[in-house]
Amino acid sequence: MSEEDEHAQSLNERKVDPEEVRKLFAGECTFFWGASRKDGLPPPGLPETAFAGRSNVGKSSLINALTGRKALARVSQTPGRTREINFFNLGGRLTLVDLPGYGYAKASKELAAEWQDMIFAYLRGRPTLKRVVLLIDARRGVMPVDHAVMDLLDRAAVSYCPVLTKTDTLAPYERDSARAEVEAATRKHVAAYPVLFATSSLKASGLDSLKAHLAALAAP
Ligand SMILES: Nc1nc2c(ncn2[C@@H]2O[C@H](COP(=O)(O)OP(=O)(O)OP(=O)(O)O)[C@@H](O)[C@H]2O)c(=O)[nH]1
Ligand SMILES: [Mg+2]
Repeated sequence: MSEEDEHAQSLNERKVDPEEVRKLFAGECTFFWGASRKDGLPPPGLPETAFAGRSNVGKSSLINALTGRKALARVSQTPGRTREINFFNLGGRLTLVDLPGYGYAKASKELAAEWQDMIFAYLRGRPTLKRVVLLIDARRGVMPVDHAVMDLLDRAAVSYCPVLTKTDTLAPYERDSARAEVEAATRKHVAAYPVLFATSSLKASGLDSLKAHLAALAAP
């Protein structure tokens, strides 16, 4: 295990045996609910982790990569594709929530406002929401709209962990500066988890430590 993975592990609430982590993510994962309105959410049940981030950042791809599926969550050819909040049951122990992207400039202003409203209502008022996985595109870094979402999560006291996506698109030296930038940006936020996960869904890299982090939140 790398030093970084060890650091991530040491911060977990509960140490999960690597074999249990592997089994959880290799097992059943099924779509069970899609909500397109804020009053259309499923009743709170299992612990939840929600994947949030700008349009096209790679939320659906990361859910597919973590669960080893090709098309569990629909991946967009055009940004702004995921319009519903989609709920997936992972092995009867954890709910994975695929959120619509925010900050997509070409969506009409009104539609964007409606999405934000729905996502914010979900993030603020969900008792079973244990952690938000906040995705940041390694090529773009933290954008103003990401700071706005982090501010909201801070205020709502919803803890979140930053995750860099698409690290395969950067050269190794660029990855280091992308990391440093995101670490500096999230350090100012009180609800941010002090570990940054760097991932590529395309190359399936950086997934194991994120899986271990999420498995620690699952119901026994
Ligand atoms: N190079 C590379 N491309 C990726 C990676 N992950 C996702 N993509 C691409 O990025 C685009 C958007 O991916 P999605 O997973 O649909 O992103 P999303 O955040 O769910 O998008 P919305 O639902 O529209 O908000 C697709 O063309 C993916 O193939 C990655 O790790 N590396
Ligand atoms: Mg999506």
